[in-house]
Amino acid sequence: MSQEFFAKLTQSLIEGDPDATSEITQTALAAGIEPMEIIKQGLIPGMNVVGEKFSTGEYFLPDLIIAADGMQKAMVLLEPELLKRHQAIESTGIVILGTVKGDIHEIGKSLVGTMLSANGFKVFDLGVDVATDTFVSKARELKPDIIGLSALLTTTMVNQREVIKALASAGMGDKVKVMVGGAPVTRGWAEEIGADGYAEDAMGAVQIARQLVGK
Ligand code: B1M
Repeated sequence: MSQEFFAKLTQSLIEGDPDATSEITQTALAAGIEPMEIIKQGLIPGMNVVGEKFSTGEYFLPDLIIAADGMQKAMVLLEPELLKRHQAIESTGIVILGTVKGDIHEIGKSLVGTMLSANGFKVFDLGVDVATDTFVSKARELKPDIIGLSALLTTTMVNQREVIKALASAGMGDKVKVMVGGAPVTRGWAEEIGADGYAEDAMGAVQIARQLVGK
Protein backbone atom coordinates (compact mmCIF):
# COMPACT_ATOMS: atom_id res chain seq x y z
CA MET A 1 0.00 0.00 0.00
CA SER A 2 2.82 2.41 0.86
CA GLN A 3 4.33 1.99 -2.61
CA GLU A 4 1.05 3.14 -4.13
CA PHE A 5 1.11 6.34 -2.04
CA PHE A 6 4.75 6.98 -2.92
CA ALA A 7 4.09 6.56 -6.66
CA LYS A 8 1.07 8.91 -6.49
CA LEU A 9 3.09 11.51 -4.60
CA THR A 10 5.95 11.36 -7.09
CA GLN A 11 3.46 11.68 -9.93
CA SER A 12 1.67 14.68 -8.35
CA LEU A 13 4.97 16.58 -8.24
CA ILE A 14 5.85 15.64 -11.82
CA GLU A 15 2.37 16.68 -13.00
CA GLY A 16 2.53 19.93 -11.02
CA ASP A 17 -0.51 19.44 -8.81
CA PRO A 18 0.37 20.90 -5.37
CA ASP A 19 -3.13 20.31 -3.94
CA ALA A 20 -2.91 16.63 -4.82
CA THR A 21 0.59 16.44 -3.26
CA SER A 22 -0.82 17.90 -0.06
CA GLU A 23 -3.90 15.64 -0.02
CA ILE A 24 -1.93 12.44 -0.71
CA THR A 25 0.59 13.38 2.01
CA GLN A 26 -2.27 13.83 4.47
CA THR A 27 -3.82 10.48 3.51
CA ALA A 28 -0.45 8.71 3.73
CA LEU A 29 0.15 10.10 7.21
CA ALA A 30 -3.35 9.06 8.28
CA ALA A 31 -2.58 5.56 6.95
CA GLY A 32 0.38 5.40 9.35
CA ILE A 33 3.23 5.81 6.86
CA GLU A 34 6.38 7.28 8.42
CA PRO A 35 6.97 10.93 7.40
CA MET A 36 10.64 10.34 6.54
CA GLU A 37 9.63 7.52 4.17
CA ILE A 38 7.08 9.83 2.53
CA ILE A 39 9.90 12.32 1.91
CA LYS A 40 12.52 9.80 0.80
CA GLN A 41 10.37 7.51 -1.33
CA GLY A 42 7.62 9.82 -2.57
CA LEU A 43 8.70 13.45 -2.62
CA ILE A 44 12.46 13.46 -3.32
CA PRO A 45 12.14 11.11 -6.35
CA GLY A 46 9.46 13.46 -7.72
CA MET A 47 11.67 16.52 -7.29
CA ASN A 48 14.53 14.64 -8.96
CA VAL A 49 12.42 13.86 -12.02
CA VAL A 50 11.28 17.51 -12.21
CA GLY A 51 14.93 18.60 -11.96
CA GLU A 52 15.98 16.20 -14.73
CA LYS A 53 13.17 17.37 -17.01
CA PHE A 54 14.22 20.96 -16.35
CA SER A 55 17.83 20.27 -17.25
CA THR A 56 16.84 18.58 -20.52
CA GLY A 57 14.62 21.53 -21.48
CA GLU A 58 11.37 19.58 -21.24
CA TYR A 59 10.27 21.64 -18.21
CA PHE A 60 10.65 25.38 -17.61
CA LEU A 61 11.09 27.51 -14.50
CA PRO A 62 7.34 27.70 -13.71
CA ASP A 63 7.32 23.89 -13.57
CA LEU A 64 10.10 23.98 -10.95
CA ILE A 65 8.19 26.60 -8.97
CA ILE A 66 4.95 24.58 -8.99
CA ALA A 67 6.79 21.40 -7.93
CA ALA A 68 8.52 23.31 -5.10
CA ASP A 69 5.11 24.62 -4.00
CA GLY A 70 3.80 21.05 -3.79
CA MET A 71 6.86 19.89 -1.84
CA GLN A 72 6.54 22.82 0.56
CA LYS A 73 2.82 22.15 1.11
CA ALA A 74 3.72 18.56 1.97
CA MET A 75 6.53 19.68 4.30
CA VAL A 76 4.09 21.86 6.27
CA LEU A 77 2.23 18.63 7.11
CA LEU A 78 5.33 16.49 7.61
CA GLU A 79 7.54 18.76 9.74
CA PRO A 80 5.37 18.61 12.91
CA GLU A 81 5.20 14.83 12.55
CA LEU A 82 8.99 14.55 12.21
CA LEU A 83 9.44 16.71 15.31
CA LYS A 84 6.88 14.68 17.30
CA ARG A 85 8.75 11.44 16.64
CA HIS A 86 11.98 12.67 18.20
CA GLN A 87 10.99 14.30 21.48
CA ALA A 88 14.37 15.75 22.42
CA ILE A 89 15.36 15.61 26.06
CA GLU A 90 18.76 17.30 26.16
CA SER A 91 20.13 20.07 24.02
CA THR A 92 22.64 18.48 21.68
CA GLY A 93 24.24 21.69 20.43
CA ILE A 94 23.61 24.99 18.69
CA VAL A 95 23.51 25.17 14.88
CA ILE A 96 23.31 28.18 12.61
CA LEU A 97 21.93 27.11 9.26
CA GLY A 98 21.43 28.83 5.93
CA THR A 99 21.59 28.61 2.15
CA VAL A 100 24.57 30.60 0.93
CA LYS A 101 24.56 33.92 -0.90
CA GLY A 102 23.02 33.94 -4.38
CA ASP A 103 21.07 30.73 -3.78
CA ILE A 104 17.34 30.65 -2.95
CA HIS A 105 16.86 26.87 -2.75
CA GLU A 106 15.17 26.32 0.56
CA ILE A 107 13.57 22.89 0.82
CA GLY A 108 16.61 20.70 1.52
CA LYS A 109 18.10 23.22 3.95
CA SER A 110 14.80 23.40 5.87
CA LEU A 111 14.57 19.61 5.98
CA VAL A 112 18.08 19.44 7.44
CA GLY A 113 16.98 22.06 10.02
CA THR A 114 13.87 20.08 10.94
CA MET A 115 15.84 16.86 11.43
CA LEU A 116 18.50 18.61 13.53
CA SER A 117 15.77 20.18 15.71
CA ALA A 118 14.07 16.82 16.01
CA ASN A 119 17.34 15.42 17.32
CA GLY A 120 17.82 17.99 20.05
CA PHE A 121 19.86 20.67 18.29
CA LYS A 122 18.85 24.29 18.78
CA VAL A 123 18.68 25.54 15.21
CA PHE A 124 18.86 29.16 14.09
CA ASP A 125 17.72 29.10 10.45
CA LEU A 126 18.93 32.26 8.71
CA GLY A 127 16.99 31.40 5.54
CA VAL A 128 18.21 31.56 1.96
CA ASP A 129 20.58 33.86 0.03
CA VAL A 130 22.45 34.53 3.27
CA ALA A 131 25.37 36.95 2.96
CA THR A 132 28.77 35.67 4.06
CA ASP A 133 29.04 38.50 6.62
CA THR A 134 25.69 37.54 8.13
CA PHE A 135 27.00 34.03 8.90
CA VAL A 136 30.03 35.61 10.59
CA SER A 137 28.10 38.19 12.62
CA LYS A 138 25.48 35.64 13.71
CA ALA A 139 28.26 33.25 14.73
CA ARG A 140 29.77 36.00 16.88
CA GLU A 141 26.39 36.72 18.45
CA LEU A 142 25.04 33.18 18.96
CA LYS A 143 28.29 31.24 19.53
CA PRO A 144 27.08 28.09 17.75
CA ASP A 145 28.82 24.72 17.82
CA ILE A 146 28.17 24.28 14.10
CA ILE A 147 27.45 26.42 11.06
CA GLY A 148 25.56 24.51 8.35
CA LEU A 149 25.89 25.79 4.79
CA SER A 150 23.55 24.56 2.07
CA ALA A 151 24.16 25.19 -1.66
CA LEU A 152 22.20 23.79 -4.61
CA LEU A 153 23.98 25.50 -7.48
CA THR A 154 27.46 24.88 -8.84
CA THR A 155 27.73 28.67 -9.09
CA THR A 156 26.95 29.24 -5.38
CA MET A 157 28.79 26.36 -3.70
CA VAL A 158 31.93 28.53 -3.93
CA ASN A 159 30.29 30.74 -1.30
CA GLN A 160 30.64 27.90 1.20
CA ARG A 161 34.39 28.42 0.86
CA GLU A 162 33.90 32.18 1.29
CA VAL A 163 32.14 31.65 4.62
CA ILE A 164 34.91 29.33 5.85
CA LYS A 165 37.54 31.90 4.86
CA ALA A 166 35.59 34.76 6.48
CA LEU A 167 35.24 32.81 9.74
CA ALA A 168 39.00 32.22 9.76
CA SER A 169 39.69 35.92 9.09
CA ALA A 170 37.35 36.82 11.97
CA GLY A 171 39.37 34.53 14.30
CA MET A 172 36.54 31.99 14.63
CA GLY A 173 38.06 29.27 12.45
CA ASP A 174 38.83 26.98 15.37
CA LYS A 175 35.83 27.93 17.52
CA VAL A 176 33.03 26.72 15.27
CA LYS A 177 32.69 23.65 13.06
CA VAL A 178 31.38 24.01 9.53
CA MET A 179 29.17 21.41 7.88
CA VAL A 180 28.32 21.64 4.18
CA GLY A 181 25.76 19.95 1.94
CA GLY A 182 23.44 20.33 -1.03
CA ALA A 183 22.97 18.47 -4.33
CA PRO A 184 26.22 19.52 -6.10
CA VAL A 185 28.35 19.30 -2.95
CA THR A 186 30.63 16.28 -2.53
CA ARG A 187 32.91 14.98 0.18
CA GLY A 188 35.87 15.95 -2.03
CA TRP A 189 34.62 19.53 -2.27
CA ALA A 190 34.07 19.66 1.50
CA GLU A 191 37.67 18.52 2.06
CA GLU A 192 39.03 20.94 -0.53
CA ILE A 193 37.44 23.97 1.15
CA GLY A 194 38.36 22.86 4.66
CA ALA A 195 34.86 22.09 5.94
CA ASP A 196 34.70 19.96 9.10
CA GLY A 197 31.80 17.83 7.88
CA TYR A 198 29.78 16.87 4.82
CA ALA A 199 26.45 15.10 4.62
CA GLU A 200 24.54 13.84 1.62
CA ASP A 201 21.08 14.06 3.17
CA ALA A 202 19.18 15.25 6.22
CA MET A 203 19.68 12.10 8.32
CA GLY A 204 23.38 12.12 7.42
CA ALA A 205 23.51 15.74 8.57
CA VAL A 206 22.22 14.70 12.00
CA GLN A 207 24.89 11.99 12.27
CA ILE A 208 27.70 14.32 11.24
CA ALA A 209 26.46 17.10 13.52
CA ARG A 210 26.43 14.68 16.47
CA GLN A 211 29.99 13.65 15.65
CA LEU A 212 31.07 17.27 15.37
CA VAL A 213 29.79 18.07 18.88
CA GLY A 214 31.24 14.81 20.23
CA LYS A 215 27.92 13.04 20.94
CO1 B1M B 1 16.50 25.04 -9.00
N1 B1M B 1 18.05 24.09 -9.74
N2 B1M B 1 17.06 26.68 -9.90
N3 B1M B 1 14.85 25.80 -8.29
N4 B1M B 1 16.00 23.30 -8.52
C1 B1M B 1 18.27 22.72 -9.30
C2 B1M B 1 19.17 22.68 -8.06
C3 B1M B 1 18.95 22.07 -10.60
C4 B1M B 1 19.86 20.88 -10.27
C5 B1M B 1 17.85 21.67 -11.63
C6 B1M B 1 18.46 21.12 -12.91
O1 B1M B 1 18.85 21.85 -13.76
N5 B1M B 1 18.50 19.79 -13.02
C7 B1M B 1 19.70 23.28 -11.18
C8 B1M B 1 21.14 23.49 -10.67
C9 B1M B 1 22.18 23.16 -11.72
C10 B1M B 1 23.54 23.34 -11.16
O2 B1M B 1 23.92 24.35 -10.64
N6 B1M B 1 24.32 22.30 -11.30
C11 B1M B 1 18.79 24.43 -10.77
C12 B1M B 1 18.77 25.70 -11.41
C13 B1M B 1 19.64 25.84 -12.62
C14 B1M B 1 17.98 26.78 -10.93
C15 B1M B 1 17.91 28.21 -11.50
C16 B1M B 1 19.25 28.82 -11.89
C17 B1M B 1 16.93 28.19 -12.69
C18 B1M B 1 16.79 29.50 -13.44
O3 B1M B 1 16.43 30.51 -12.88
N7 B1M B 1 17.15 29.44 -14.70
C19 B1M B 1 17.25 28.98 -10.32
C20 B1M B 1 18.32 29.52 -9.32
C21 B1M B 1 17.73 30.48 -8.33
C22 B1M B 1 18.74 30.84 -7.26
O4 B1M B 1 18.91 30.09 -6.32
N8 B1M B 1 19.42 31.96 -7.42
C23 B1M B 1 16.47 27.88 -9.67
C24 B1M B 1 15.28 28.10 -8.97
C25 B1M B 1 14.52 27.11 -8.38
C26 B1M B 1 13.14 27.36 -7.77
C27 B1M B 1 13.04 28.69 -7.02
C28 B1M B 1 12.12 27.33 -8.88
C29 B1M B 1 12.94 26.06 -6.90
C30 B1M B 1 13.36 26.22 -5.40
C31 B1M B 1 12.19 26.64 -4.53
C32 B1M B 1 12.50 26.60 -3.06
O5 B1M B 1 13.43 25.97 -2.58
N9 B1M B 1 11.65 27.27 -2.31
C33 B1M B 1 13.92 25.10 -7.56
C34 B1M B 1 13.88 23.68 -7.40
C35 B1M B 1 12.67 23.13 -6.69
C36 B1M B 1 14.90 22.81 -7.89
C37 B1M B 1 14.96 21.26 -7.87
C38 B1M B 1 13.98 20.74 -8.92
C39 B1M B 1 14.64 20.58 -6.55
C40 B1M B 1 15.43 21.07 -5.33
C41 B1M B 1 14.81 20.47 -4.07
O6 B1M B 1 14.08 21.14 -3.36
N10 B1M B 1 15.06 19.16 -3.85
C42 B1M B 1 16.48 21.00 -8.23
C43 B1M B 1 16.74 19.68 -8.95
C44 B1M B 1 17.11 18.58 -7.96
O7 B1M B 1 17.70 18.82 -6.92
N11 B1M B 1 16.83 17.37 -8.30
C45 B1M B 1 16.91 22.27 -8.81
C46 B1M B 1 14.49 18.41 -2.71
C47 B1M B 1 15.38 18.58 -1.48
C48 B1M B 1 14.82 17.75 -0.32
O8 B1M B 1 16.66 18.10 -1.81
O9 B1M B 1 17.67 20.43 -1.80
O10 B1M B 1 19.02 18.41 -2.62
P1 B1M B 1 18.00 18.98 -1.70
O11 B1M B 1 18.48 18.72 -0.22
C49 B1M B 1 18.90 17.45 0.25
C50 B1M B 1 20.42 17.22 0.13
O12 B1M B 1 21.03 17.97 -0.92
C51 B1M B 1 20.95 17.52 1.49
O13 B1M B 1 19.89 17.11 2.35
C52 B1M B 1 18.64 17.44 1.75
C53 B1M B 1 17.61 16.45 2.19
O14 B1M B 1 17.94 15.15 1.83
N12 B1M B 1 21.32 18.86 1.89
C54 B1M B 1 22.18 19.07 2.92
C55 B1M B 1 20.89 20.07 1.45
N13 B1M B 1 21.46 21.05 2.16
C56 B1M B 1 22.26 20.47 3.07
C57 B1M B 1 23.07 21.02 4.08
C58 B1M B 1 23.79 20.15 4.90
C59 B1M B 1 23.73 18.77 4.72
C60 B1M B 1 22.93 18.20 3.73
O15 B1M B 1 24.58 20.58 5.89
C61 B1M B 1 24.55 21.93 6.27
